[in-house]
Amino acid sequence: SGLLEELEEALIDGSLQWHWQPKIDMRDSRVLGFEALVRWRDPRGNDVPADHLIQTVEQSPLLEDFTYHSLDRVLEQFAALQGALGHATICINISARMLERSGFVDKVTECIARHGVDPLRVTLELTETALIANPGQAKRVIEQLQDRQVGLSIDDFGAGFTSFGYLREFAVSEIKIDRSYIRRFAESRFDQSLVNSLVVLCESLGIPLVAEGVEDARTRDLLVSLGCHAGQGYGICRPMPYDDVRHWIERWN
Ligand code: G
Ligand code: G
Ligand code: MN
Ligand code: NA
Repeated sequence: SGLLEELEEALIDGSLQWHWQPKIDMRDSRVLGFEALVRWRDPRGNDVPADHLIQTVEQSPLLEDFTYHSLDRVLEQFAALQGALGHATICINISARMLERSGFVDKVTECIARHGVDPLRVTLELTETALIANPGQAKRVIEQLQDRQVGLSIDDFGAGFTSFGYLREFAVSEIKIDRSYIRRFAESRFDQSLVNSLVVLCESLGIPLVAEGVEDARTRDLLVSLGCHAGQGYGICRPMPYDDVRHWIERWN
C-alpha cells in the first residue's frame, strides 16, 4: 500500500516522532517516568492516527525495522535528556509479535548500551493479549529481559480476556490498568471495586500499579484514596513533543 511505502521512507528520513506523556505519583505530583507514543505526519501533511499506523506496521514486513528504529530514536532522546530527568524512566510500547523474533533481547540490550542508558530506567510496554498468544515464548523472552534489568509493563491490563495466571508466570515490573476502567471511575462502583482489588493484589505481589486515562481531578483523588498512586492521563498532562519535555520538567518541578 502507499502507506507502507511512505512509512518505509519515514524510517529513513526520520519523520516519525515520539511524543512523551508523563507518569506521576498522584500524591505529590513527582514525575516517575514518561511513555513514548509515536506520531506521524504523512507526506501530504495529514496526521496518521497512531493506532492505524501501528496496526499497519504490525501486519507488514516493516515491524522489525520500525521497532528498532523506535527504540533507537527514543533512547537517543532519553539519553540526551538524562541530566534533566532525575530518576524518571522511559516506557516504550512494543508489539507483542516482536517477542517471537530472534535476537530481540540482544538487540534491545545493545541499543540501550549504545546510548549509554541504564537498563533499569527502560521499560517495555506490552499488551496482555501478546503474552497469551504464545506464553512459553513470551516467558523466555521476559526472563531474559529481566536478567538484563529491562523492565516489563503490562499495558491495557483488563482490556481483554485477562488471565491472572500469567502474573504468576511472568516477572512483571508494572501493570497499567486499562483506560476503560478509569473513564467512568467516579460513577462506577464496579470499576472502583476492581481497582481496589488490583491495588491489594499488586501491593502483595510488589508490582507497581498505574492508572492510565486519568482525565480529571475527581478521578485522580479517588484513585489515590483507593491506594492507586501512579497515574497518567490528559488530566495530568497530554503527550507532548519531545522538544517540549525539558521545559515542561523545569516548570513542573
Ligand atoms: O498515542 P495513541 O493513543 O494514539 O496510541 C494508539 C495506540 O498505538 C496505543 O495502543 C499505543 O500503545 C500504540 N502506540 C503508540 N506509539 C507506539 C509505538 O511507538 N510502538 C508501538 N508498538 N505502539 C505504539
Ligand atoms: O495502548 P496504550 O495505553 O499505549 O495507549 C496510550 C494512548 O492513550 C495514547 O495514544 C495516548 O495518547 C492516549 N491517552 C493518554 N492519556 C489519555 C487520557 O487521559 N484519555 C484518553 N482518552 N486517552 C489518553
Ligand atoms: Mn502504552
Ligand atoms: Na495502555
